[in-house]
Order: sequence, then structure tokens, then C-alpha cells
Amino acid sequence: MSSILFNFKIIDSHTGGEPTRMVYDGFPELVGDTLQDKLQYFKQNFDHLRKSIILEPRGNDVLVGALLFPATNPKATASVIFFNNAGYLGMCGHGTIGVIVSLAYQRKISAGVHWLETPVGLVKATLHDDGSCSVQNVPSYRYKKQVDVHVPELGLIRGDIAWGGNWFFLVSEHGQDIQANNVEKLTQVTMQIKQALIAPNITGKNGGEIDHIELFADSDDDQVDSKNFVLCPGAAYDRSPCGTGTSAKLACLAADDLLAPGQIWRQQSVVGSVFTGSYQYATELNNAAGTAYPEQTIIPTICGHAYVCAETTLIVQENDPFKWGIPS
Ligand code: PYC
Repeated sequence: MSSILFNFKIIDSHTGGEPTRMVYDGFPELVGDTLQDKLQYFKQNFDHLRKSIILEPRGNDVLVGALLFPATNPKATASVIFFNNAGYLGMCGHGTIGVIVSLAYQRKISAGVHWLETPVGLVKATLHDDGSCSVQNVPSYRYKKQVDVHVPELGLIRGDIAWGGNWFFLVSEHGQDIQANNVEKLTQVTMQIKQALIAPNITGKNGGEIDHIELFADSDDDQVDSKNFVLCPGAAYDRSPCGTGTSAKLACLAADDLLAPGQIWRQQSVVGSVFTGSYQYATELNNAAGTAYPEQTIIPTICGHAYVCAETTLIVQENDPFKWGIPS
């Protein structure tokens, strides 16, 4: 019997169809004083473990991993680093909901407010008595409005660039049918848009890579405000309405005066799941937080449901030729 290199204790959940794999034990310690240091340490020393946990044969391209470890900030219940088949995410809205519901399943937390420390800031999660979870996300904003990009296969496409914990390019005029039976075409089109942002160096602030592309359309369901398709960094599409993507959308709606603070926005995903969202202006929080946010920066809150699917141990045997995943 080959020796066992790692036993990763995990809980799998899905939030509106989008899976989260919470790793709560068995991962080596991340060295570093700050969460940013620990993230760097993870990237430099344990990227093969990210692949082992996420890639086939133990995982799949749709999964988002959430590594939990003790918080450096005393206010927080835990620190979390989100990762996927392509690398690392700043924040993850559906993943935060998945983590909170998984911790409740483990009876480590109960209904109420819980802070989580992420590489891009503290987020406040409220687990409600009905099992839903609201996430007050990091400050979000539109960086640029209606940026032109020439996509060779599609022609001129215009989109907003916004931050919601990750960088998004948000497109409303695209001529595509946002339906679950059209995800192959939607994936192809959004990959083409993403590729077309590279040559003209269209980025987020400080050169931040725009690694999520979001298409919007009206929904047939009159109970929701909009339907989206979100391409994630590793070419999988988000089955949920995307928490950070909905935050970016709220920032654009706020900047265009199309949604008032506190007003509810119902965002549906391409598979039909729904997040509700609302925002307040960050300037209202300046005094409390001691930070001066630029005007039009918002603090979004996203609410959704997650469901636990599995509780298990991932085993990594030394002689397994695919112990670090099948490269995709
Ligand atoms: O919910 O923020 C989100 C998210 C990002 C990537 C996949 N889901």
C-alpha cells in the first residue's frame, strides 16, 4: 500500500447550483503575518495542492475551493482563500455563502453575524433563521463606463469595467440568447471577449486582470430583474448568479442612477437560480470604518441559499500518477 501524502477533510456544497469545496483540515500551515503573505505562500509552495483538490480526478473545472484557517483579524470567525482550476480568486460570493452554510452544518456556527477574512478584505456574512445567507461584500465600484473592445469574431462590443471583489467586464448588448441550452455558445463568446481585452491592455485599476466576463439579458421570469451568464477565470461558467459579479452589477446600476440605495435587485443565473442584492453607499460608512471611499463606491449585500452535498476526505497517495490532478 502506497503511503498517504495528504488527507484533506472537506465539505462540498452548492450555492444556486455553483459548487464550493470547503477544506477545513489536512492542509499544511500557511506561513505569513498577513493574509496576503499567506496567499503568496500558498501560491509559491502549495499550488500543486490547489490542483490536487480542484482538478480531476478528485475535482472538476466548475469547483471553487475554499481553504479555511484561523483568522489574523480577531473580529473574524476564520480566514478563507478561494481558488479554482485556473488559480486564486479575490473574493467569492457564492463561496462565502457555501462556507457559512457548511460551518453551520458542522455546528461550528449558528444563525447570526459572522465575519470572514478574505485576501481582498473582511466580509460580513449573516446566516438567517430560514437557512439563507446574506453577504456584505467588499467595497465595489464601476471603474470605467462603456469601454469599446473590438472582438474579431463578434465586432464591436461595449462593456463596463467594475470591481466586486474580482474584476468584471459587464456587457448588455451582445445579441446572445442567455439560456441553459446555449451555454456552449455563451462560453465561446465570452472567451472571445476576454481574449480581445488582452491586446489593447484593457484592465481593471492598477492593471488588474479582468478575468470574469458577464453578459446580461432580460429574463422571462417577471419575478427577477435580470438574467446573467458569467464566465469564470478557468473557462467554466458560474451556475449561480455570481456574488462578486452581482456586486459589480450593483455598482454599475448605482453609478447610472438605475437603482436606489436599499432597493432590491433580483439577479438570476443562466440555470435559473436567484440572488437578491442591494447596496448602500460606502461614504455612509466612512466614519465607522475610518476609510474615505471615493464617491459612488458601494457596499453591496448579496443573499442566497446553499445546500450541503457531501462530507468526505480527499486522499492523496504517493504513487498516484494523478495525485496533483490531470492538467487541463
Ligand atoms: O459568486 O463571486 C462569486 C463567484 C466568483 C466565481 C464563481 N463564483
